[in-house]
Amino acid sequence: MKATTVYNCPVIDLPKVENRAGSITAINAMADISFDIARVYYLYDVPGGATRGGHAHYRLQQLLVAASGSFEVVLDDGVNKRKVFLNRPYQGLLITRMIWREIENFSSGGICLVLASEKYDPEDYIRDLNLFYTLKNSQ
Ligand code: T46
Repeated sequence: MKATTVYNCPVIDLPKVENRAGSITAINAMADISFDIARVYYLYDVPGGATRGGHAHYRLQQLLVAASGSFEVVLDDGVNKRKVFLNRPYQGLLITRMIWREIENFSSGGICLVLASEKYDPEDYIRDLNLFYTLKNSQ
């Protein structure tokens, strides 16, 4: 399989429908994003200074959206690192397979909404950074 890089992780503009009563964004699988959605979860009540993530996935693809507030995502492909700031509910960061991610600097009340391509599978996680670098070097 082709090696992935942090540059395969675009920030996608999502459709926004706005009127006097507010805004709505709908995300359609295989249309607004390139995968079928198997799972939705969200990170919230994150204490100031806490970092989430700290792992990569063998197969999982995900779209991260700042549904409320803001946070930063640090991406690492073993060669390049990239930091992405998310603060708009109508934008999503697509994280492809085999990318190390850390999510940090949550604003007060920040919510990270995640659309995932697979059901939860602990076996899909790489939680050892050195193993991740070894696997990336062998791709
Ligand atoms: C990722 C970032 C953005 C479940 O039971 N089901 C789930 O679907 C998930 C995601 C987690 N859990 C349990 C497993 C752990 O006992 O929730 C606990 C915390 O999970 P984790 O330490 O993996 O949480 P984060 O915020 O570090 O990472 C999560 C996702 O796991 C990960 O794929 O990219 O959010």
